[in-house]
Amino acid sequence: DPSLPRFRLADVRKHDANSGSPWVTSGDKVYDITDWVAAHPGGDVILQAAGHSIDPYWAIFTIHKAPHVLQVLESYCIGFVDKADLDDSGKPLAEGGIEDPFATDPKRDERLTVLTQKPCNAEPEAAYLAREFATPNELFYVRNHMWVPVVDVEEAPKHELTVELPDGEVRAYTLEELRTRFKIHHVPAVLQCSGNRRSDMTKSVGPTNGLQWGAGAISNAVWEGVLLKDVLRDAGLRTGDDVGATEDDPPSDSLHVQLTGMEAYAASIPLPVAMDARGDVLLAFGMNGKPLPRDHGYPLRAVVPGYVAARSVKWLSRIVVSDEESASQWQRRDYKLFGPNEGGKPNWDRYPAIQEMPITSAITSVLVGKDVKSCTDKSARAAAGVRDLKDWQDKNWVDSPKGTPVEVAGYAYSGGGREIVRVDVSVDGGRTWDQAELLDSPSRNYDDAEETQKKYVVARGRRDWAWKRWQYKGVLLDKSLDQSLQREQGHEILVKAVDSAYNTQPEHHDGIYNVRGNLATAWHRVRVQTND
Ligand code: MTE
Ligand code: MO
Repeated sequence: DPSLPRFRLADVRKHDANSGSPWVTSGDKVYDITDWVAAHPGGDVILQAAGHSIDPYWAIFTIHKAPHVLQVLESYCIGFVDKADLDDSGKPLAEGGIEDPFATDPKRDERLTVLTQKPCNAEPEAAYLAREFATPNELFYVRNHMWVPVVDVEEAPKHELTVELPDGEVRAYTLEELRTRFKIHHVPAVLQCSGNRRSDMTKSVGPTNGLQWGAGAISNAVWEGVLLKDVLRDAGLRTGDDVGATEDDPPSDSLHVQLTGMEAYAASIPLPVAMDARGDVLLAFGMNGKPLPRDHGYPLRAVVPGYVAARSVKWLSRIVVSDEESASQWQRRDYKLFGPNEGGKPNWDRYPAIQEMPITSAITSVLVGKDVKSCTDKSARAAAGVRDLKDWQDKNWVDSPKGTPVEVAGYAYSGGGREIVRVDVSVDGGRTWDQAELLDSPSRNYDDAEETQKKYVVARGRRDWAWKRWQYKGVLLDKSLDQSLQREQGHEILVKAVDSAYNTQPEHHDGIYNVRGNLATAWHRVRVQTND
């Protein structure tokens, strides 16, 4: 509507985040977003742009480049930028850019392979991945959609978590209150991105959209925090899994717990998951005996064991119990799985969000006797943590009478609390199989734990949320088999795992190929070649 008023940029500036009536510009239009802030799915993050052009932010929040978002914004249009403040091409005069929101991101460990810097997405090199039951904090994979929010150490105890119940009742807790008023639990649990091993799927089948993770978008830690269920109860939640909830109460299955982070990332889990007495869903402030590192959600994050890590919202600031899933892009438009044929424009509403994780396993290191020539596939070599071939060969391998010794190691994990019960390894491309030794078991982790770890026994539910590392010692160029055939075909090392529900992994990625490359869980394969 060209009859709308024109505003000088100096006046727009006055409507900043503190003004109580924030405005933004986009192109040459001026918008009064006061009413939008309350309704904005990303909360007050939008206020960062108040008084200025929103366009540079949208370059970061690419989710906004959707017609329905533009339509919403259009409804708040109040006028245009005054012609005196437009350049020859009709754009508002340059503002000198916005501050780089990533400038305050923390430094990362050099042993992380960085996929993208801004936002930071990084995985530990495979060789470091599963050396310990609990991944050291500085090696834990990082998956950020935006920048890392800044919370000062002095401010952290005052960090506020608001909890909104279905009846609209709101209760706020400071971090200090959570720590002191609720029972503290320690839960060992894996976090795994739905995109873990996506690059395997891409290499074996075809292009997939998304970060091309190796086998390192997974890590395991002992999380310290309070149970989400205890906090929801304290806030006054009386429906959900309560036996005897009145008929007017919605069935618990229809409620969701929406979790929102300070930088606007959001996701949700079904209420029954949050309330499950053995679900161990945590509001965590500690990781492996230390405060959460900034990259992993300082000062507070959700940890939803057994579920896709996308639900373990970091920098947690707001919880809403609602009859709707989170409206976020990450709940409704991203972490889903389509059929191998459903490319192009998939129908997002057709399938549920990924929640409980399926079973997977991976090889993280291969050591072979001195006769090894090379791993034929460079990326497989990287995936196997084999970086310095010379280093391998220099090791004093003793050829066993049976053939060339090989040592393989890795991890196996299943979602939903299903324990890994078996890991099968083949060092001859799947012709013969043998069982790997499982290095972690819940009883061993807890009974033989050091004094500081003993408390995990108390806290842990009856489900196994952690991974199991495994190890296998076998022979390549087995003298009891046809050696020329073995040499000709090289040696493909394979791993697959089995969980307590006897779920196992698909042999190939072809049948589970999906355009987003999610849940790439096929047998993991690494190829090595011998000299003689
Ligand atoms: N929470 C917030 N606030 N912002 C994010 O970008 N990424 C999610 C989840 N929680 C994310 C988040 C995704 S997709 C994953 S895989 C995990 O955090 C990664 O957790 P990590 O970086 O601690 O490994
Ligand atoms: Mo993720």
